[in-house]
Amino acid sequence: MQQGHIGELSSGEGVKVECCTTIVTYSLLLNKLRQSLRKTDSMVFRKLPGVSASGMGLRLSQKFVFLLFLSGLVTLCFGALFFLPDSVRLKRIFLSKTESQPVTVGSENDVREHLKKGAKDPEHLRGITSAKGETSTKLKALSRKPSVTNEAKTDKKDAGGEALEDMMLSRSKTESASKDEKVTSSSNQGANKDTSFDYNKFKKCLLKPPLGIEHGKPSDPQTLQRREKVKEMMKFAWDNYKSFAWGKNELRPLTRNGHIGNMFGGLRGASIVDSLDTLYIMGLMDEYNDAKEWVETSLDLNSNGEASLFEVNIRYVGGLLSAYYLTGEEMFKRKVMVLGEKLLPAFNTPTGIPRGVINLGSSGTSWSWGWASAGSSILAEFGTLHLEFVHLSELSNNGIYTEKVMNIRKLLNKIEKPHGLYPNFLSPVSGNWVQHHVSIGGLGDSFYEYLIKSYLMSDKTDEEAKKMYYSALEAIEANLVQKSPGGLTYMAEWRGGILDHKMGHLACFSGGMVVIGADDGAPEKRQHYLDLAAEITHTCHESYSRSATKLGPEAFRFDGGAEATATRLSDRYYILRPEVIESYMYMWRLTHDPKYREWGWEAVEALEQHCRVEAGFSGIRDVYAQTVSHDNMQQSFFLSETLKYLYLLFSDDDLLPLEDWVFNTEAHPLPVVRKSCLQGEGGTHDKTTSE
Ligand code: DMJ
Repeated sequence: MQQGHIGELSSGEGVKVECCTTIVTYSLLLNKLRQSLRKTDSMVFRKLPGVSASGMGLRLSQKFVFLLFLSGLVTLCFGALFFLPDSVRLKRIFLSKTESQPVTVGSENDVREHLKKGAKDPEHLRGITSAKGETSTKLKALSRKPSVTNEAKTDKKDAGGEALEDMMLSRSKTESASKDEKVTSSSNQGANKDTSFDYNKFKKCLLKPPLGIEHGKPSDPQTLQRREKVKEMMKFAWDNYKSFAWGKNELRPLTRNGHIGNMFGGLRGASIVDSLDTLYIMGLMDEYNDAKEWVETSLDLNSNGEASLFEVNIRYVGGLLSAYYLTGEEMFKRKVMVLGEKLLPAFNTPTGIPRGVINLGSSGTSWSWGWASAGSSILAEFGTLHLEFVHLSELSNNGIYTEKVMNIRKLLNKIEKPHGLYPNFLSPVSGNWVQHHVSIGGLGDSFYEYLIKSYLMSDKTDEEAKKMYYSALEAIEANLVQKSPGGLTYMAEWRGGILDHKMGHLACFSGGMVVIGADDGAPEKRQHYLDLAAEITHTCHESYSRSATKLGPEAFRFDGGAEATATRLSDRYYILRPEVIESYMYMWRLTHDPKYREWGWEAVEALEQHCRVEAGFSGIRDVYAQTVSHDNMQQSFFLSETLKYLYLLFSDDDLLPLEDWVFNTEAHPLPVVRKSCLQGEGGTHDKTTSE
């Protein structure tokens, strides 16, 4: 009947009235529609040349145009659903959870900025934890598509989503443990040959006790008080994570919930693994024990998701390795060996240069990031594996991990470098540079850091790393280091020979890098390196002190009259990053100039004033705004790096002494490998122990 009515309508005849309200209403509606069609007819069709508006007797072409118009309208309405807040019911009905979750990075706003930049400015994606968990297809889309168009949204979860996640998180202890065991035993036939690493011997090969005589307690009361304050901040950040986001990757302090993200391929508890060593060195033992228990019982490594090789390596592998070396807990070693083996397939490329994204499941498939030029791999990603992989070989007594990273080293050493510089994009297929963009900040940064640290971690035996580091530094100085009109030293970026007078917050780690390498370069350059490190650190401090909040922007410029300030709105955010404080810590250790402790304290005060909220710490969207707007994200690196470096800054130098430890790029301490001591009798060093 109704079909008939529609037919009648389309043929232009009247609608039969029935004694039934529904049908009457329906008829009225159809009449209305017919009238509006007539209107449309006169409004739209009359304007089309050669088309007469002859009532409802529509010609085929008219019908076609009308249908086109109608389908456009439907698409528009459906598309509008995406812009509705997650909480709107209509949206939840039409768009299922998994389909609607966008790829996000960091906080909603800055993420939007990052993702909008997409391929244009991909360094904005580095070192920022991604937001909401993704379906694997989504991440594949991210990694394959050249432009990332997904808009960031809040990761407010509906009750169902939360419950499902919690269910997954609360798998029984036995299930998780036995699964890992299975992987371990198969691993033992694979990459993890022999796990009989002699921990006691290792301890004896250290020059000094890891935690110092008295856990690095400073004698000066003011410094001690400041150190206590940092410890309180850690406890506050941790307690809130524990209350509102336990088992998730990061805390969202404003909405008081957890955040999973898409960087870790389904692995959970990033804040827990990242915090283990910080809690331990601060003596927060109850908290450390909770963290340890969670890792033992709930860190499920049987994930099948797609992860960033770099992020999993620096946070999870790095975090578990240092937890093992500091505490001697065998469980950490078992876990890290299982995880390490899962990363190996990423190296199965024609050159052995790993791709950025890896499936942690049995397929071990890998992809390049979609935003990286022509399927390239990123220098800071494949160049930031060396320290951890050398330790995976140490612990497993299997050289495969070292082989993989030495192969990367060999290729980089051999390949021709424009002006001696290392561009940020390299093809894992051809082994050639893909683009000549060079940066000491995002995309390049930790590659340089790992060269000097590889040398230091090898007990100064890795001559190749040493040579590559000092040559790279020379090229950086010749091509990138600049002095601003106002006398500030900075490291510009280089695009095929043209300088971009911008320095990212990420590049501020370089003060620390240059100072730790000052002693081992040419002796006549020692003072020069100390000066360079001090100048860069000073510039980074200026980027903080020139803002209203006394926290530094994501990137600052030295052109158009700017001096260490952000000129673009999109560069004004601060996401609790550690790099500036990291440089203060190294500068303090190597010069003992009290100004670095003062600068560190300024940062503590600013963090307290602007980033501390009721349920944790949050990044802010604009460091120049008097009234801050929070991004609702407590990054895991805030606990692993920012607070750890602050604590070390206010501690004596014998807490994690630099003679024995290097920090990976996520601030996880890894011990210097003293081969001759470990292979010989060991323990020739005379030391007083605190443990
Ligand atoms: C951290 O994850 C690491 O320091 C990484 O090397 C770069 N960025 C973040 C912190 O800013």
